[in-house]
Amino acid sequence: MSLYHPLNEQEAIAIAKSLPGFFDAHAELACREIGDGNLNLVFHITDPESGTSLIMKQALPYAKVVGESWPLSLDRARIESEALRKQEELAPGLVPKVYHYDGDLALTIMEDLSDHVIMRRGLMDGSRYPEFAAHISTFLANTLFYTSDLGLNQQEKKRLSGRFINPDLCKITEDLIFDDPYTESSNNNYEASIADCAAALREDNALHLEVARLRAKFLTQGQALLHGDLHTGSVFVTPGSTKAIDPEFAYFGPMGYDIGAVIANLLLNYAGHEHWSADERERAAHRAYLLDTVTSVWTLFESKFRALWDAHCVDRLFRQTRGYQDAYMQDLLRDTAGYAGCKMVRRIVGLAHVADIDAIPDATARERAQRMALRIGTDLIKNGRQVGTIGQVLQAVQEGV
Ligand code: SR1
Ligand code: MG
Repeated sequence: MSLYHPLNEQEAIAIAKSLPGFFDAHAELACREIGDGNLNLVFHITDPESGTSLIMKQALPYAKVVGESWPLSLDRARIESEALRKQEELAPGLVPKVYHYDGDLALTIMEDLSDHVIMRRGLMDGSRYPEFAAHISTFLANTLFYTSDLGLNQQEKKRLSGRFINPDLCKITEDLIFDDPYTESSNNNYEASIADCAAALREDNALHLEVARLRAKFLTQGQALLHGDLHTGSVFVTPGSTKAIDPEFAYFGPMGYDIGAVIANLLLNYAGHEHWSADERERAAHRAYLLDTVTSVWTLFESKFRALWDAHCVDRLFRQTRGYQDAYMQDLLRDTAGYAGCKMVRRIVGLAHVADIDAIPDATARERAQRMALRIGTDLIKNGRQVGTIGQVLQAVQEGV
């Protein structure tokens, strides 16, 4: 008989109390369900007396954002907890610590990061995170290199990839990112004011050709263990700390998908700053900060990844063949640009949007931001395979503005 059922707050407290070494047996714990994402329950449990706290995340057997008509495997909770543990091993301090995983309840108990803010919210408020590019580039370089055939024994990699077969969550991405925006789909969700843009996305065969290439790589290229959903809502920050959360979409896929996700979400905020900074100078300064951050994310990632390759590549041919590393990095930048474009487009016309754009109260400013994001996104998709430098990627942004 299955023990699984969605927990209520009292049950969450009882489980928290049973954790060895955490709370006093007589503590009066407070619990709040704070999940505001698309898929899960999230309980925040605190002991006001001692200040000790934790997060309890439980997968629901369906996509919360849609309802029970969209069933989802609970195995994603295991995948998330194993991904967090692997990421902590490879990029220490850059993910929340996992204290406990319960497979029967699809429950992960982890570090409370309430002293951090969700990066998307922080960026909407105009905050800057001077360490973010350094931290996220380390996270990306370490997790991607050491789970790829470059940094991991190739038989071990095959065994590890078996732990991250994630069909339900990959299907969400395959549909929502690499199909729906380019066809009439009941999943799509956009305002009437940009119906002309949505129609143009459906009719552009040159665009479809590039999306098809990116989709094919997403389906077939098990290059490294990805976070799989690395948008700015999956990153907790303070000025000096960065934590990547929520890797339930983790699977072995193309590296550029993770790097592209980070860049896309910085650029969605860029487009949203049609509104979030009222003052023109402030807006220009925030946008310059975002573009600098995009440049730093890539350049720091590239130098760290190349350094890992030079020092720790496990494959003789990859290590010794002159020109192979340069060719690999160029492909990776091109994939990054293309995936960044796909991730921007889906957030404007697809099912799940982002607050950077959707929360703009003024309809005219919101429409301007949506159109800008679509111009930048489609430009990145269509020209991604031509770029050779991060500067050329940013040129697509300037052209889309
Ligand atoms: C049905 S889930 C919609 C989106 O939320 C997640 O954060 C992923 O980005 C997914 O595509
Ligand atoms: Mg998530």
